Amino acid sequence: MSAEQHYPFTEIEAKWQARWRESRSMACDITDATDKFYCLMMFPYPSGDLHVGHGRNYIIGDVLARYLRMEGRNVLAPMGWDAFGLPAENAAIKNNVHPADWTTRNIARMKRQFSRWGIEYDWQREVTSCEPEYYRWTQWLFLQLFDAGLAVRKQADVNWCPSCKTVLANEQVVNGRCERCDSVVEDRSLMQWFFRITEYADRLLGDLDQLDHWPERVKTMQRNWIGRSAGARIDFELVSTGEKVPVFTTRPDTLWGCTYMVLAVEHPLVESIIARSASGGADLRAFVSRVKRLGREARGDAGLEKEGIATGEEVVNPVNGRRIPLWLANYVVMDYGTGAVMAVPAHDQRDFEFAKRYNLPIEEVVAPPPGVQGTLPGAAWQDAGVLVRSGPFDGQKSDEALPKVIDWLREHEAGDHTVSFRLRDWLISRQRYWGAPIPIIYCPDCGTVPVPEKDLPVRLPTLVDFRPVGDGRSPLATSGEFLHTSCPKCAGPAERDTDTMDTFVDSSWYFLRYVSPHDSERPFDPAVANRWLPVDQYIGGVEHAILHLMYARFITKVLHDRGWIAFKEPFARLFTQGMITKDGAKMSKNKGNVVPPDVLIERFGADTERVYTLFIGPPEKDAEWNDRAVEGAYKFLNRTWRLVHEHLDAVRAYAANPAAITGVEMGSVERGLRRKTHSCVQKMRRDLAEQLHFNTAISALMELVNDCGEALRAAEGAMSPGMRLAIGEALHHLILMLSPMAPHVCEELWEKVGRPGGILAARFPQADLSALTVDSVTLVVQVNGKIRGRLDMPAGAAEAEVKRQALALPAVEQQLGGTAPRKVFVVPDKLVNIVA
Ligand code: ANZ
Ligand code: ZN
Repeated sequence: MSAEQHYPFTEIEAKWQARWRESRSMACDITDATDKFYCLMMFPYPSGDLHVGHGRNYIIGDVLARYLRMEGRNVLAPMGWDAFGLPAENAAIKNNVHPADWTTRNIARMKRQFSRWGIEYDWQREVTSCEPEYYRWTQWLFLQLFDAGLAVRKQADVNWCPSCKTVLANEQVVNGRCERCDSVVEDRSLMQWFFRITEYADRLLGDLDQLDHWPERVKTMQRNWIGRSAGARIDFELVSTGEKVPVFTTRPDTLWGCTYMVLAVEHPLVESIIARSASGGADLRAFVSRVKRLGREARGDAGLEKEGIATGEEVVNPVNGRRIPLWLANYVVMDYGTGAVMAVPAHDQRDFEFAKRYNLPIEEVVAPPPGVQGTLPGAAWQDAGVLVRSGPFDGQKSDEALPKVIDWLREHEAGDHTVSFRLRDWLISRQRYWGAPIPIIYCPDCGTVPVPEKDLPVRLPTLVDFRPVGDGRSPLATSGEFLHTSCPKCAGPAERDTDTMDTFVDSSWYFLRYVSPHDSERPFDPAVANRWLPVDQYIGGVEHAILHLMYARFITKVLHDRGWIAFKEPFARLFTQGMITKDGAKMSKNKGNVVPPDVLIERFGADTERVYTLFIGPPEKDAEWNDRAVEGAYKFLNRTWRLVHEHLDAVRAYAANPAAITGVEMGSVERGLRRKTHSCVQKMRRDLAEQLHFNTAISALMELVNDCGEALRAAEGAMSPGMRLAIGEALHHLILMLSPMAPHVCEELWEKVGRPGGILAARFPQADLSALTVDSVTLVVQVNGKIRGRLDMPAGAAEAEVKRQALALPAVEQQLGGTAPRKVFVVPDKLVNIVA
């Protein structure tokens, strides 16, 4: 490219970034919710450097916000920082700086990066979750849950990472290892705070059906995570003591095939069974501690090698009084159902494998349809069939008998319908420094006392040494000043809870804070929140499809129930963007495949990066970054720049009086260009507003630039008044339509066109439907050079279609007499010549 072909993006971008900042271009008037649009990006963790993969996320949001502004919507586009959490603490320990300083520095860096990308937010509404101004209200939220009985403290076996020296949530354990450091996770028992999200399991599941604008895949992930199973509780009886041992089963129809029972090693009966054990219980005890080390994740895995041990005791099956042996096994977990399983080896694969290994009886009670092999030597028959050896239910279809078996159990007071959920209560205590302190005080006399609201925030002390203590306590326990306090009830000496909250608590409500970010009286203004929420469009990574979204939905429902807000779901529309990969993998420092935006922006400008990022593929799909392909976007912007400059007068003339275009005389080339301009407008609106298909939107704009070039060539340099206006209009609309994607260059061009007030104040073009009507043309049809007929066709009709219709003319058919023509020539929109 020659020098004159480069547009001066460096100057242009610096100029407009400064203007947007000064004019607070994305400031939102929150007092007016008419035509409101709350466009929310998931607030990031301030990790410091942003690469082009992160860029995609924010660029998508920025394009949408800019586009909607041009549609006249009152757009709320805020940004903030999910600033508490482990990584800040770990990085701070590594680099020997305080997490607060590390975080502040990174926030400044990231804000600079946003600005260099031309991404604008309403920065007056910035929220930072590690600031007392914010976490004061996170603590308030805790008190709300406490007051509602939804925050409870219990002794709990937790996942303990020996290397991070902290408790991990179940979901932070991957294959029995710590998600962050890969150490093998151990079990520990600590007093922990839980939020009782399981109370909301049914509503969290049911309300998913109302979320019509969420990706189906995300809803499926949420459904699976909640994991609702309808089935039965069936009470067996322990022979030795007469105690009830309830099981949870989804297949009560197989009850007659139950040949033994299995308990989880954590089951409450296990201790007494060991105590009664004739052999002294050493073998049982050894088995229990070995299985406990396996971790919940591994035990739920289908591929797990099934292992167990007989307890020597028996239980009684309530339907037939039959005594069956009681075992402990590694494949039963305590925190699902009742922690006890009625084993039906003929019809459950896990039980089948177990029974084979330990020579337990396998008794078929569900016969498969005739001709189908039932329980095979290697596998259980798990489908429906006809019940056999099942007492009063013999001969019935198993699926039809299932509810009747439960009714029978109810009548005999041996069981009932029940539902189990996979969802667990939300463990929110963290033994870490960098988080919001839990606002609870323990008094020797009054017990557990919540910190009064007026005493919030409970400030995080500035500790010199904030490393984990390693004995299970949080580093906050080392600060005497923090730890020792007085009881809010009796004023006697008391101690604070020294744990901090899971950072998912911080992010479970931040979207509410944006509407009143600096309110010092309350977390948010309910009246404003009710007008602005639910969020109209939420954009973020699919990695948050389960936890963050589930917690945010839960907290929204809790605040709804407590009368704070009128809505029950926080996010009306959800968009999850795909990842940008490099060399086939997610960008990460470890892999050395990170593409930083700086070099790119220096060489080609931010607009080029934006356009390329949007053009790379459907935004919901992963896409591979290609450094070379970036140049294509750059060339497109240069071409646009040149074209507008060459026809600046025409654009100005059109802009001065757009209505004039309908009065001027136009030939088919001009009309053709107008048609293309307006069908491009239609396509843009569809792609942007309805589907967020930025990639096809950009290719439509590229096509329009080509169309302008073609029209100019067809006019052979003659600038009729009609052509002048048609080109003027095309380029005028092009600048507007391209501006959400390439805002700097378009602002500059818009200024050159002489329009006042900046491009965000301009309106996105409307399609002129009358320009979309297709001209029709009459083609002459000849056979061997003689005119044999005429065809009325839309202008620009495809050659194949023209040929087909020409050959179908009766006069032509007659001339050809049933033989195929030797050749057919088509002169577009004019002539068809058939050589017979
Ligand atoms: C008897 C039975 C017979 C079962 C049969 C299945 C097939 P979902 O669908 O996931 O809810 N189960 C119950 N509690 C368990 C626990 N704590 N740990 C491991 N397994 C447990 O699975 C429900 C089934 O999982 C239950 O139904 C039970 O086995 C087992 F032909 O009971 B079933
Ligand atoms: Zn007290």
